[in-house]
Amino acid sequence: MTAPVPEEFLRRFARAERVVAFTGAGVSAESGVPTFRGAEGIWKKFKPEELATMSAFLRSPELVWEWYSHRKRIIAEIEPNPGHHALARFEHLFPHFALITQNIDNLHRRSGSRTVYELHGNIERNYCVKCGAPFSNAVVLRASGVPRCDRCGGTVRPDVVWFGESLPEEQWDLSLRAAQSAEVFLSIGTSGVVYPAASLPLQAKRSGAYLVEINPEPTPLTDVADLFLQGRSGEILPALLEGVERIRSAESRGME
Ligand code: BJW
Ligand code: ZN
Repeated sequence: MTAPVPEEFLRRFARAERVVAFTGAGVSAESGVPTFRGAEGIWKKFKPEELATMSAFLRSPELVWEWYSHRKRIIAEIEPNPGHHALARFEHLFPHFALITQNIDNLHRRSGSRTVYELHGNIERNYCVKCGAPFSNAVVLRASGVPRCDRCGGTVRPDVVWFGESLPEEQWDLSLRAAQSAEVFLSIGTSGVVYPAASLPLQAKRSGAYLVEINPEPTPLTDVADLFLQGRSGEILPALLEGVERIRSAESRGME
């Protein structure tokens, strides 16, 4: 069940100039990408903490590649949902809008968002662990088993951030700066347990942002948030978009 968005928040949101949307796996759930955790999480067989690490990759590259090849195929076949599309529209509605994502599925760009800070990489890219050469998905998905570099024979891995690895520095710096200057910060479809990404909503709130969480289930962030919009992002984000457009057009009619 999705509760209506309070009108008072919509008025605040429509006036805001500096808005940040921070997304997690839940935003892509309605497109058919399984989440890692939460009620919808279906990677029950594989815990990310067990597979998304360099030590798992060194120990059993076949198993890790089986997981990623499977996910690459799912992602290639699905489409962005109304939540992604609403976020792409927000980029045009607010003078300073930042979209920060933990997702690696590229669905934000595919739905039209142009500036996206990808904190955990992108599953459409791959690189050789030995010489760094980049490889496209078309090449790696043709390989049977573990893809190898045709230049140096090294093992190819997906260009994503595993546990214990640093986040891409520039994307992180830009995200932190956006969070610290946000007036409204939306934390959407994330369980908020993976750091340092999960610190962004807290940094934003500490710097004065109005913190809104969108999720069908409560998370560790819920008690800290100024507003918890309980429900699916594919329903709530289009409702936010519609609310902003309605308020702005009423205001512009009032000014005529
Ligand atoms: C809906 C919905 C709908 C459903 N609408 N919502 C102890 C304490 C603190 C930190 C650490 C610690 N020990 C280790 C650490 C650090 C570690 C960490 O945070 N671990 C915690 C798990 C404890 N972090 C790291 O290692 C990071 N690096 C780092 O810290 O570098 C510094 C360092 C360097 C050297 C040594 C040590 C440290 C890197 C983290 C990398 C995370 N990588 C992954 C995999 C990426 C590649 C891949 O996808 O395969 O990123 S793990 C996985 O979790 C993925 C996600 O981006 C990330 C977050 O998950 P997310 O998006 O929140 O998804 P879910 O499934 O958890 O939640 C979905 C939510 O959606 C749920 O709440 C649902 O209710 C909701 N939902 N349907 C809206 N329709
Ligand atoms: Zn190589």
